[in-house]
Amino acid sequence: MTPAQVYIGLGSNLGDKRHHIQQALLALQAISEQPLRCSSLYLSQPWGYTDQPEYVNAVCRLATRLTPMELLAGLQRIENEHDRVRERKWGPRTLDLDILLFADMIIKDDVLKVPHPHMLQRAFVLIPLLEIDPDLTIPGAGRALAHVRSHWHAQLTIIAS
Ligand code: ROI
Repeated sequence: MTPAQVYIGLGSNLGDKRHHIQQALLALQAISEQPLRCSSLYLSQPWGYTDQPEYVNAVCRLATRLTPMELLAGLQRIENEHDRVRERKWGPRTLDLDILLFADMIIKDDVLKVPHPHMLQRAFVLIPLLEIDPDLTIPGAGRALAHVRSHWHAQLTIIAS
């Protein structure tokens, strides 16, 4: 079995945001069977409740033979190790790790939906995703994503690459 290519969205808007993201990338590298492919770090305005701090966001691609549920458990362990604080849904958090895409799978489980349900509406997901894989297609979404790039790009600032 070859490992599945999985795209993970990372976000932080509490504490030392860049540090949380960088530490999470190291932890993801440790569970990946191939070198991670990482986007730049982006500063983005909060989506959802707007009365919360700006986010640092990134996307990475890892390779794993874990099942989606096993990987989800691994991501939750990493979040917890980073003293995850999450006050409310769509509110501020120290570290958020989302499975965006898992190979070409479509998963509609109560605890895990893949592709991530809101990813097509979120510049902070799409722009870093396109940075690391410009030709990506999203299962179920039909067409390539390159057409959204110019539309979204103005909303984000690169802070580290
Ligand atoms: N907004 C931005 N900009 N970045 C995020 O990572 C993020 N994560 C979330 C919500 C609260 C929806 N808004 C976000 O979970």
